[in-house]
Amino acid sequence: MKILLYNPDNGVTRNFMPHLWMFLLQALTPPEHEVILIDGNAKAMSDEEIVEFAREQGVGLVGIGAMTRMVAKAYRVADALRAAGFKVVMGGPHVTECPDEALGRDGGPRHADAVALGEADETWPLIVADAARGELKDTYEPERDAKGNDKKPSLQPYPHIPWETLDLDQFSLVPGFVRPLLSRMGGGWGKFFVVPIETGRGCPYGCEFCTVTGFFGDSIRFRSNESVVEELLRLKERARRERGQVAVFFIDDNLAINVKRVKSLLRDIIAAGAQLPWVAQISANLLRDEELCDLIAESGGKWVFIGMESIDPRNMADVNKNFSKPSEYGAVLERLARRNVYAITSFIFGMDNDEVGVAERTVREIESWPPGLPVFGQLTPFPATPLYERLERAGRLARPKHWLDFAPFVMAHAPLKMSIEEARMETRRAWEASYSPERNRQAVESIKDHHIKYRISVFVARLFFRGIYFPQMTRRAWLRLLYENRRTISSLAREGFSKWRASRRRASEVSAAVTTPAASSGD
Ligand code: B12
Ligand code: SF4
Repeated sequence: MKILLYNPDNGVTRNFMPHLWMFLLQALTPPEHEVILIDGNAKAMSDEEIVEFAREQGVGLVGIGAMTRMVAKAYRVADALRAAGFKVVMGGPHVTECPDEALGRDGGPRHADAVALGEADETWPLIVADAARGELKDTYEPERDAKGNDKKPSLQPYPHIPWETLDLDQFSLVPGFVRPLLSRMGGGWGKFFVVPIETGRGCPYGCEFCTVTGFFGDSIRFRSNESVVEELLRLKERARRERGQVAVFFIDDNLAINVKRVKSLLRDIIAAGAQLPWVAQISANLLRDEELCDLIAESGGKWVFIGMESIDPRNMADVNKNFSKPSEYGAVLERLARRNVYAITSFIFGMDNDEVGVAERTVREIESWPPGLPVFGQLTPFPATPLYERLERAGRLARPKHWLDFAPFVMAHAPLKMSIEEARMETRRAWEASYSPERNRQAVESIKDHHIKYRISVFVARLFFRGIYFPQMTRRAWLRLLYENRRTISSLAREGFSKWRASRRRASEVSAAVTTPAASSGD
């Protein structure tokens, strides 16, 4: 049987990385079946095109996974596929939280033939077998233990994802029109992939807005160090063979949740020479540890994603994230920047103590820190989170099923001290101020004592990250962006060129110095 796994796009911007669940389920599919992957973020397709594709390929089962944010699109595609006679199974966080919606048991239309609840590592082969026999059940869920809790996959052993042979072309981050030029320049920049790797699952912290503690449980499970190192080595070998650039996103919710374990993993990566440039999520409280920061840098860590959420401690208390202290953020970023590791700092606006002006205050604070990549979202009540329940109880949900009429950056409830529209404007202001050409220039300038390669990487990352808010999917949008940032580009290019010439000159001086005595020794 042919199986199509589809991840819908978010309808706004492109994700910079493919989703792990597709590769994982592909690896867990019994070998007699063939699995095709389509990620809408990389390959945008209309509903009709997907149906046509499934027809041409003779697909026997379609699996769709979606976050809440993309679920409306996921349902639309599922409806089109089911209307054309295909069987559709849906999985992922949203349908786990709202299975009745997907199965049409809440009074709405049915979108899926079956739903996979929770982690599907063990149920997926059963789903495939049932589908092949034409006996799909409505719901698949993990087995329960004696206490009635889901049995969670131990991650040991971990499935083999054949990164070394998978066709990743649809996921290359280099815009098509500059690929030929960059390929000719060498250095492997004609292709650049960010590959998701997990080393563990689960987070016990239970922040109010987060689905992770509920979905993955508060028991944390880790892969063995050997299996992570082995996966990295295979990726590194692929990058070398294809002369491409590969970076890794360790998608664990909090890579350092067990500090002893992560240190041992990073040491093993270093010992095996398995370093690739990597990004990971780590909460600020765990980055006080100097030794951990050394190991991050030495093992290839380049960017750390930190959920800072707010610079107001009252907001942090409201969302049960008191363990992360805004007063420490600057010091944490300094500690990382000293090692040429930078941070993606994530903020949430629309918390109950935010008022008009929150964007300006936050941006000003951010500008006093080493440069990073700030991202700004809004407090969103995802179903089954404590936040959703609190707002529902208080009758504050303006759009209780906000995901069915998804509108980017429009909150589903009004914060106490701002309107929904004001929250949207604050978010816009923060993005505009943080990624203006002037701010990009200042950010690069503020680390002028760092090696040029770090300044270039901070600058390039800023150009890409801007795209999370301001869609820059077309060639025209990219060219405009490059034009707007021409001052920074030309100053980095000038400096890079003169450094390159100086290093060539030094190299030829050294080789002359080496050959002269050798020649004279023959006299
Ligand atoms: C990596 C990641 C990202 C990446 C992008 C996603 C990517 N390309 O991988 C980045 C950093 C860009 C990102 C961004 C966002 N993310 Co995010 N992200 C994650 C993270 C940390 C890991 C995802 C992952 O790969 N997990 C590991 C895999 C194995 O788990 P899984 O995807 O759940 O899949 C398992 C099951 O769900 C199931 N399954 C999944 N799909 C399917 C499909 C089928 C057919 C079947 C049978 C089974 C199945 O099987 C898998 C194996 O067990 C998760 C948290 C987490 N730990 O999952 C949050 C998470 C998915 N993100 C979340 C959110 C909210 C966001 C943002 C909206 C945040 C924001 N405010 O901007 C953005 C939106 C992105 C966008 N473009 O629209 C929420 C989603 C909650 C929800 N109910 O939708 C999560 C759960 C975290 C949270 N705080 O609650 N994210
Ligand atoms: S620390 Fe991160 S993953 Fe853990 S509960 Fe809080 S927001 Fe979720």
